[in-house]
Amino acid sequence: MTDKTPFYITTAISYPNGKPHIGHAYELIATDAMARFQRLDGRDVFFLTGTDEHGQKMQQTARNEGITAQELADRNSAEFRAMTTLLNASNDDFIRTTEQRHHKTVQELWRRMEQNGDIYKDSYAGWYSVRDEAFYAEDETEVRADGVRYGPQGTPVEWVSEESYFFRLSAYGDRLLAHYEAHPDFIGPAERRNEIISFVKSGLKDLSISRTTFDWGIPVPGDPAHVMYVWVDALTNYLTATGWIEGGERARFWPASIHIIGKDIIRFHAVYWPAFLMSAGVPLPERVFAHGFLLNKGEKMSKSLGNVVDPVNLVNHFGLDQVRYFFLREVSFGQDGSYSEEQIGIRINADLANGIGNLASRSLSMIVKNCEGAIPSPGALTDADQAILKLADETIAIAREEMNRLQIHKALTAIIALVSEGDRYFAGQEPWALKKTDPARMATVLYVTAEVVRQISIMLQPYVPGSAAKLLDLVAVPDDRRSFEWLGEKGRLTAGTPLVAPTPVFPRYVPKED
Ligand code: ME8
Repeated sequence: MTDKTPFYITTAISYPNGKPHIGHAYELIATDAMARFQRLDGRDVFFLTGTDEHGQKMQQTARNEGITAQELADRNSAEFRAMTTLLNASNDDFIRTTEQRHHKTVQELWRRMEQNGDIYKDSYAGWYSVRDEAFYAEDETEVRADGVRYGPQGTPVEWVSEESYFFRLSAYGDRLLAHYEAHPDFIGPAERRNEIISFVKSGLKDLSISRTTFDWGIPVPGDPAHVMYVWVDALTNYLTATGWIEGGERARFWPASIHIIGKDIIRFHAVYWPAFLMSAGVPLPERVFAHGFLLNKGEKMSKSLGNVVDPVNLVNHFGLDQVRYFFLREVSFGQDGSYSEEQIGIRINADLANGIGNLASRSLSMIVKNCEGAIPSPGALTDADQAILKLADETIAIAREEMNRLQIHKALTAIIALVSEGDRYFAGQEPWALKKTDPARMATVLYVTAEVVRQISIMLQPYVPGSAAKLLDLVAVPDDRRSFEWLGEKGRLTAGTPLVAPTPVFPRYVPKED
């Protein structure tokens, strides 16, 4: 019954004008959990991430550092690539917009939009935020007490006036609105969908899509004095990586199933990108979903506040799967999330060390000691045994539904609820007391508990892949029986399978003294 159709998921591609921060890490972890979930559920998955290397911001940062934009991109793109390894991301490709394959696709997309009559030359005069790489209408900006004019994301804007190519965005308002209406899941969550609908309804202006005052970008076909606006270039990365235009081996992955991005860049993904694709005659992605922002102890991270947490430090301090788990479980996906060391410590101790870690180690070490080191044979099942097995067998359906709705935290909540029920079952059955009074019944309780641990571990793989693999090793589940099709009755533990004494998978976190 598994659905083997292609599933293509992407993160935003990050600006490598600095090193990755925890917001970048969060997006990658969440997208990875979704990619892994679909893979384990049998889908043919392609997961893409990468770096967005052109534009004025990159050129300015490089100039300030006294290096070339290419050098800056090479140095920091390597940091983003290293982060994929650090976080155990399962991306199938890592795209850089400075790659030749990308130049070809972007230029072809441009030509198609041009052939469709949607590109014309004029001159642009208006406000531009280099930090957002975005043009803003005057009424979206404000002059603050410091005398500086700021855009809607709180970044400074500057006046730009130059010859420019334009994209006829104004012609796409009705088609975009009709698309949102016909595809209610196209934009999520609901707040972002409403925000975009009212933005489009307020009337779209044509978009300036080339620049002449700097040269760090992809040249406009036939007019190399212009480089393309970095967002035309950047958004196209999603198409480039599939080779859809050339019809390569990965072409089956277009259109994308979902683009995962942060809420600050929803307009680019839900307005500009579909309009470009409509113009070029390319099918639209199925969904765009915006996660929230991570706040450090409730405050927006910024370099000036000095609270930009380096993901490397966080992982070294708490452990990788602990960090992955915390962000996926604690933050309602789609909303902003706050974090502090204290919160992380409490959450990982409650759910991981005292939760699944403890249930696995108590039950499995009893098996090793009291059942000749092998999975015992269960006897007749009581109502309590059947109830907990039924819950274990049914949890994947809840997790799947929540993951399809992008409610990652709720999928985890359902899995952790099974851990709590498993704990209650184990404590209520008191297998340690049965050891003397009824060893056969003890064997059944331990079998049932180990089976619940097996299913929990399979379901935890998308979120805490390294630790879930260790748990599955402890219950001796073979590598080829770890996908979701083995959940439930089909994959039940086999009596007589030898087990080794469990080692702790999730040690208790003890805060270091100052
Ligand atoms: O926007 N919390 O790149 P970027 C959560 N190059 N997410 C955050 C965050 C935070 N504090 N800060 C940033 C760009 N992000 C463009 C994208 S896509 C064709 C081009 C998210 O490096 C942000 O919302 O500024 C975005 O999704 C991603 O990190 C990269 O941000």
